[in-house]
Amino acid sequence: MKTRAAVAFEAKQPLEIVELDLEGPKAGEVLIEIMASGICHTDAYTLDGLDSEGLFPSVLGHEGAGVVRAIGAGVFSVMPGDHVIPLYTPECRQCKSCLSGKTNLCTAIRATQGKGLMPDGTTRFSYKGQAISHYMGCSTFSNFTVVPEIAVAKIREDAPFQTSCYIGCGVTTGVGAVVNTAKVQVGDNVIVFGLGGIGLNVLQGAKMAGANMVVGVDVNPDREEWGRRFGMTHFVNPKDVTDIVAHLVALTDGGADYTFDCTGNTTVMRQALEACHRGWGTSIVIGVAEAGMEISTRPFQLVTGRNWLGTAFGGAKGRTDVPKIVDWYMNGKIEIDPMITHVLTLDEINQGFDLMHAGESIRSVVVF
Ligand code: NAD
Ligand code: AHE
Ligand code: ZN
Repeated sequence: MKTRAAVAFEAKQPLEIVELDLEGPKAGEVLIEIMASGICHTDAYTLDGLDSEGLFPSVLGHEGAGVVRAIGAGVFSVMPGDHVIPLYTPECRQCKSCLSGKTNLCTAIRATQGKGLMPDGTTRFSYKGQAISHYMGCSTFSNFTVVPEIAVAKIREDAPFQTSCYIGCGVTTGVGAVVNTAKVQVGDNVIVFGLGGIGLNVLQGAKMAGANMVVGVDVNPDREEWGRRFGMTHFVNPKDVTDIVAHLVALTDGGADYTFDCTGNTTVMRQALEACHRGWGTSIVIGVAEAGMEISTRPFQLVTGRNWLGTAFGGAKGRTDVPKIVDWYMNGKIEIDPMITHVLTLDEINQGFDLMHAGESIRSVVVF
């Protein structure tokens, strides 16, 4: 079949809207009609050539929602007509990682996924006879995409696509980092660095968990109003203070119980670790740093009891947890609608990247 898609032909170049050839689902695979897809900073990082696994040409996008249109042989967990969210962190429920009960990082298809391939080592997308790589196992910047069954979460049919697509990455990552990874408790003090599409969801997760102080840190002053809307109690612009770590440690009476990096900046990751309370504070790296960057701190920071953790997809097990997060949204436990600041057509997708880089959007969503 044919599908309209936004293709990343080259790094640092705008996406091009073209008609691709798409092969139908093979055994264990699902064809999804994508109805809406958010644009996450990770898409921009890959398009900018900063991802060590980045491939071109490829169909980016990993924050989608849509409807199953066809299934391959042996697919039993979804059927045509089901509303679904594709998962860049699949859940096979059989691999060592899934069975460990200790992680959401299913390893069943990670090797081929990182090479832009389906599990059988081939692609379903092609253009003028040339293979086009998949991205994060999702490729949601296409009207139709094919994904493995283990990378599909079935969701309720009354959830709007335009907002629930955000649960495919940003919402689950931010809220999940608080409830699954940090396990923030009532009365904890929390600091969130970077109040964009992920950081605002960390804020609302911290509020939901009953945190005491919820401090937001961002270099963009417009983010203060956004943060307050989602539970932030204090705002600090690093440009307004001489020593951001000393300022935050004083503000939180010795440091935070939990800090979260939602910037991808390795200098900020160090600040987040060092703004943790001596003896027990834990810092969680969410941001994705560009290829080649490394984090550092004085080992003394760890010797004196600070903990450095990271999280992917908020520690969520996609097929199990995503439908529950959709319920949280539909029942009003978490908010999504105000964070969708821009709704674009596929032809307008490059504007979404421009808005993100200009700090003018929280989430842009492409509707098909
Ligand atoms: P975004 O562009 O919407 O938000 C980033 C925010 O960080 C902006 O508000 C920006 O002003 C702020 N910022 C930038 N530099 C800063 C600094 N030095 N100090 C303080 N604030 C600063 O991006 P997003 O979509 O929220 O993504 C955030 C990061 O999380 C990216 O690195 C993205 O790749 C990563 N991410 C990781 C996961 C995961 O599973 N670990 C999932 C989604 C996104
Ligand atoms: N490919 C990069 C790393 C990118 C990365 O860390 N991705 C996150 C999700 S970001 C979503 O917006 C992730 O899930 N990581 C775990 C994994 O298995 O990819 C690199 O550095 O090579
Ligand atoms: Zn993302």
